[in-house]
Amino acid sequence: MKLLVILSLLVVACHGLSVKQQRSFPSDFLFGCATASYQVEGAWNEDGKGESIWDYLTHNNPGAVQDQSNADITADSYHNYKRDVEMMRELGLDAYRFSLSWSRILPTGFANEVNPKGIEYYNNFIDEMLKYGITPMVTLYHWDLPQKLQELGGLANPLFADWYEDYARVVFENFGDRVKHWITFNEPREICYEGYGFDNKAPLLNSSAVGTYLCAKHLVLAHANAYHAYNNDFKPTQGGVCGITVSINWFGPLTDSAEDEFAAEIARQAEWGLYTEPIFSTEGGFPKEFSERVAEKSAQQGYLWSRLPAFTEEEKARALGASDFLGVNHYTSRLISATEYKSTGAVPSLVDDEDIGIYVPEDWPVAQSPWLVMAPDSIYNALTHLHKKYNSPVIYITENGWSIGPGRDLIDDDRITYYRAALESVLDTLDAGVNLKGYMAWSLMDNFEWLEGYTARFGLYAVDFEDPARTRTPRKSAFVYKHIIKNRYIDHEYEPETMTMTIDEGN
Ligand code: GBH
Repeated sequence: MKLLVILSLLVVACHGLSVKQQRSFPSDFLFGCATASYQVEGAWNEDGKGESIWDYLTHNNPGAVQDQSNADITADSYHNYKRDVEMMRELGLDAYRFSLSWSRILPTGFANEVNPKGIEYYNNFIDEMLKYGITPMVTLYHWDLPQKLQELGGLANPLFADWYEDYARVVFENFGDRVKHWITFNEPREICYEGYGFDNKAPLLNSSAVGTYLCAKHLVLAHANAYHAYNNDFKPTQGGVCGITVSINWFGPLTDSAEDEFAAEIARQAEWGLYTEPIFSTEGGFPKEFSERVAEKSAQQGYLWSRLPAFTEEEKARALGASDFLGVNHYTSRLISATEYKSTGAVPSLVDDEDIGIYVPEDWPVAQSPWLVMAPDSIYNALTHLHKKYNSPVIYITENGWSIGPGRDLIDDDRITYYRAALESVLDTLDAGVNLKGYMAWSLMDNFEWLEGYTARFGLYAVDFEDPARTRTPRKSAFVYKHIIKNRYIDHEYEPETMTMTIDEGN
């Protein structure tokens, strides 16, 4: 009798397991990898490319980068793009997300001068991908602003929205016959908070109280300009989609108290709601409760206006609904408290405006990058929330990944653990009915990790930065990702037999 009970329990347990293992990804789900121009291209001043704010920062302030490095050459994808496409074929990718260097296309920043060599490079790259049936997903702006535009204030200048539209039109005109997935901006929070409000990204402006919010407003308007330009003048003939990618980590309450719930909502509004709310909500404009907080604090601090500038009714209407999909870069989670674990930021500042506590449980594993911790159900929590809040938008995960230390270690089991858990969370998200259409792993290959330089590696392929040829070698995680893409399910037992990569038939 006892034996029978144990046996049947075992059967039930195995059944549960196998059901979970066999959940599969839809056949039209887009699996891909992502990179960004400054991080992989190199050729920083070749063939007529203009200077970007990252060229400027790394050359004039090398001490700001952890290992004093730069991306003058980095993975040299400018010269290695055929090898990059070969790697995509080895992995069996459906899609590849990459970004365009604005100053490679428009060296002055403005549309008065279009660089034919820049256009040619991206044409060749796109054509090479299409030859093998790989869908290009193109980001127009992943942080490398032309330095000339920064000298005029960059995103703090209200005219930025017009300059950006001019650039977007040049891009749609040249590549829109073949590119059908457009992303206007990568991670507004990182642009505006880390770049304008802090000194963690170029241009290291450190104007948290005012700069962050000016940038936020102008970025949203620039996005809306590009979206409408595409929608009115290109979509009718080109037929693609245009969206924006926001970094959306999960901020959940530390306890289930109403105060912690509210604090978590404030964190979500300040960290990404500033960018999603004007575009994806039903009312439009900046998020309500956070706007009230900033307005109140601004008044107390003696400002004659809220440091968070409001949109006019016309601007509000223009931004509202101006996106075909929401791109989500998701890496990690935090637990938010109304009272505990508060950090004392400067006054005034965004951190002071938020006025919340942030907690990371000790048992969440930490990557090489200290901000990147592995949290349970992270993707599921974030995406089901967005699904409910914004009336089931089409979502793409446009980045997700895990860093390891410097060097070309090919056995990256921690990364494999992270990816498998993340993709289980993707399956949970799909089961919950979220309109999730694709997943891009960050990153195809090791690259320049901004102020972390080359000290953190995110690549499925290791890059030898000492070797003039910038040889790329697949890590163990590359084989695991390939296996998942090919079979459309996650085999937790799978181990590659060899570390030799080949291109499967049909790729
Ligand atoms: C993405 O940013 C970027 O789009 C991509 O270019 C980058 O390479 C990739 O992720 C990996 O980092 O604790 O103050 O140092 C991810 C967004 C990056 C936001 C790190 C928080 C550090 C904060 N995050 N950032 S801090």
